[in-house]
Amino acid sequence: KGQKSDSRGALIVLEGLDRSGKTSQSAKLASFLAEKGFSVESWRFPDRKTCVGEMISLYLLNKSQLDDQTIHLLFSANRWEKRSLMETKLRSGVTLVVDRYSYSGVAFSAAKGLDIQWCKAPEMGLLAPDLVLYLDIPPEKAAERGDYGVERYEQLDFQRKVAHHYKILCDETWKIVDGCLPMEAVEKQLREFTLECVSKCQRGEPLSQLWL
Ligand code: FDM
Repeated sequence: KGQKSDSRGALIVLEGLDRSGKTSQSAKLASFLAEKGFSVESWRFPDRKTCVGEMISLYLLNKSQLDDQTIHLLFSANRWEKRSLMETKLRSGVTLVVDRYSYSGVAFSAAKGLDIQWCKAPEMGLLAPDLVLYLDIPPEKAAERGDYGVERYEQLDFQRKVAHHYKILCDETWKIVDGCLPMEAVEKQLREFTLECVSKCQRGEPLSQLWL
């Protein structure tokens, strides 16, 4: 039935609260895959380099004011503007390690009180990750990890609400990793989950779409 699906790269997303270690772990994971000989790229959302991304960046730095719905849709547009490139890369065999994705989009906006279904709607039809690695860390722990409070959302009460909404979004593509473990232990778990997922995609697991 149908054609045999082709080998492709994997879409791997890292999620977690601010200061959960996502950014350093994404970088380590991407270099690990590269060393193993996989073709891999490191991406992040928001991508602050596009026009939409510049608007988002000003907002995050408290240099512009936007209402909650508007900034939500800009974050979503920032993913849509990358969708076709993302698909091209994956189909050409490149694995993408992505720091934040639609789950951040929904968890942060829902934490402000927006309706979850409303928040999910503009994400529908974006590419669904093959694996979501959630770095689980108590909000109090994250707040202790330096530099906290520079950007708009880096406040303890708010991060507690974000954590609550992340838990609601968790589905079968998620692997929850204890972000309080030593860095090397976290790294090891992420590598194992990732290798398993990358081989599944090499064997031709079809690409799917988010929340349809
Ligand atoms: N964020 C990020 C959102 O509110 N919505 C989104 O869709 C995305 C991708 O923006 F506080 C928030 C999460 C975080 C900030 O920070 C971006 P980093 O440090 O660039 O990840």
